[in-house]
Amino acid sequence: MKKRIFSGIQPSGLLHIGNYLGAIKNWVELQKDYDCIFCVVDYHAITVPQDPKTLTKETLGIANIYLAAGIDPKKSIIFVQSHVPEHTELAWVLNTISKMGELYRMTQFKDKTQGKEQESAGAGLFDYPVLMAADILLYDTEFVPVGEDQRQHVELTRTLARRFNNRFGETFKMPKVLIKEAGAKIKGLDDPEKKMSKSASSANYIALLDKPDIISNKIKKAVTDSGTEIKFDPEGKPAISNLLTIYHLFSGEEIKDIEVKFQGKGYGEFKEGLAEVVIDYLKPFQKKFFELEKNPDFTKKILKQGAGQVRKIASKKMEEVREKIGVLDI
Ligand code: AQP
Repeated sequence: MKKRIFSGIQPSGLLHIGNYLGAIKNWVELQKDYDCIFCVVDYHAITVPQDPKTLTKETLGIANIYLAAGIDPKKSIIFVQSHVPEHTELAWVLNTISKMGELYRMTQFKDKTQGKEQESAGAGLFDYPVLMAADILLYDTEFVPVGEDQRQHVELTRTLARRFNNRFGETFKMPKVLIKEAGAKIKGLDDPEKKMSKSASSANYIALLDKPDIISNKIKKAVTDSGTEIKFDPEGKPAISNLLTIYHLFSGEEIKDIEVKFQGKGYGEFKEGLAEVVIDYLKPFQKKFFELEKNPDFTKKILKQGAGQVRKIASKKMEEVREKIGVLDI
């Protein structure tokens, strides 16, 4: 029996190369050795305001990105979170054993409410990690492949699983976070101190669907460090180190070899080389994506099939949970 992997992405804006290098690229590789379930987490997306029409379009868009990137529906399950109501049902049960204090400590909640009145922050945003815990625990997940920013949420998932099991008896498997060091935290092009983020300005990220000239321009304008040397040194040269990581992950070349290749050459030449690598890598992906976009029924069929497959697992787990907590069965 293969071990189970679960992960998801919110349909809340254009996906960027940070989402790809930190998550999706690893998922594609994991498919051959694990039993994989990949979700489009639309109920997570609505924890911040979404335009309904855009949400519908982006939900299908994320599924197309999974497929175009190489998630194979013959090997892995792809589905949409809201199509399996057990996710929200389990989230409610887990809410009853979650503590306000531990949710307040989540750095993503703090980051997303920074500078705003906490009184006006949405209860859904506050509760986001509990829904994520439900996503993971429903499927006896062994590993959760995510970027570094999600580590704390997986830790909380473990805390909730342990608490539930202690109180009601062994029910949930203890999931482990799976983070690949390279790519776990791709930084913003305009701010190498912070992670690349889809809610930042467009100069911060390279969207997976950006056109070649946009990609070249964004890389050209990316901030650099003092000096001229192309050297991997995250402390002293955070901007160049970030660009080197991106180069390494898209080209497959070792960082040492890239440093040698650009020895004695300036930042300008390095950036031109990087733009070429990124554009070449994304070209077949984008072609596949735009083909899929023309045939929404094809993707919808895969999502419907996926929801049917996972529903069997989720409903069984929820039956067990209801019984454990003492819900009357009629
Ligand atoms: N900069 C990043 N580097 C590496 N991995 C990243 N991820 C996100 N940003 C980076 C990983 O991508 C997956 C998608 O997670 P999400 O849809 O929940 O988005 P997010 O974590 O909230 O981050 P985004 O995409 O930048 O959105 P905003 O701007 O809303 O915060 C996760 O596995 C995440 O770790």
